[in-house]
Amino acid sequence: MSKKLLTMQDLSCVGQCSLTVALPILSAYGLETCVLPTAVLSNHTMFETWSYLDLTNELPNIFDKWKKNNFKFDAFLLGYLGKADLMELAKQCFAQFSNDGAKIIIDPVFGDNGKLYGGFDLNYVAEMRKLLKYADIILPNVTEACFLTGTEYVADYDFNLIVTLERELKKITDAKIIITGVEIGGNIGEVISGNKKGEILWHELLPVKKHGTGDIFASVFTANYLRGKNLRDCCNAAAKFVADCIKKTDEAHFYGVDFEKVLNSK
Ligand code: PXL
Repeated sequence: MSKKLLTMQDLSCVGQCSLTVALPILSAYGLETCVLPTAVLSNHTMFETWSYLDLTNELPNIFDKWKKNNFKFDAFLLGYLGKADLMELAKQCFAQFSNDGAKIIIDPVFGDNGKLYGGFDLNYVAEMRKLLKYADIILPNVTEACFLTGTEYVADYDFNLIVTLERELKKITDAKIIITGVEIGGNIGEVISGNKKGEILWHELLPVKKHGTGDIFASVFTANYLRGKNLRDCCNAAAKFVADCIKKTDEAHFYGVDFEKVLNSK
């Protein structure tokens, strides 16, 4: 029987990110992918305007029926949740619906380039910090790691910042820590906690930045992890998938990447 995974994140109707990338990618990897949408947005928040239907109040109703139907999951992947109150519900979800040995992977998703995404505040960061204690693996980018640890973000950071972030994140959680999107000296890569000090898993840095690639990274990473791959192989597979998506994306496509082309070539 295939593994049953629950992914908890928003549903942005237009804009390839969060559930609209996680669901097809995780399913293509053979996982039974169940979804817990935390909000429905007309489109993601990198467009000029968007609508936002918060589903926080619906989650207890969903949980009630899941309990009655005796649903359990082998893994959880969390991404953009949207509201701080959802963190408590996520904890309830883990407590009620985990199979033995269920894995919890959390991509904290609340900022990039030194800034919080629109609609997030420091209270959200503080609640996320508490939620990370429940994780087996966390996937913050450099900005999120800075906010989570109260470390100042500087655009031209060097490896000393990454060492500090790793040390401070270890105080927050016992999870395996993977800092993503580390850009130093014209290269991009990830830092995996526990690896040799100073080691970065470098990948090709492409000249374009595209939206939603962090969510794609987290999905491919998770699918590989649940197949029993080691963290290094999971990062390499995820980074390659993202790079392939960017390369196959038309320059004029501004709001996401054509990940479908990469999935279809599998
Ligand atoms: O890709 C992260 C993400 C997910 N969901 C929504 C977003 C963003 C980033 O801006 O706006 C709604």
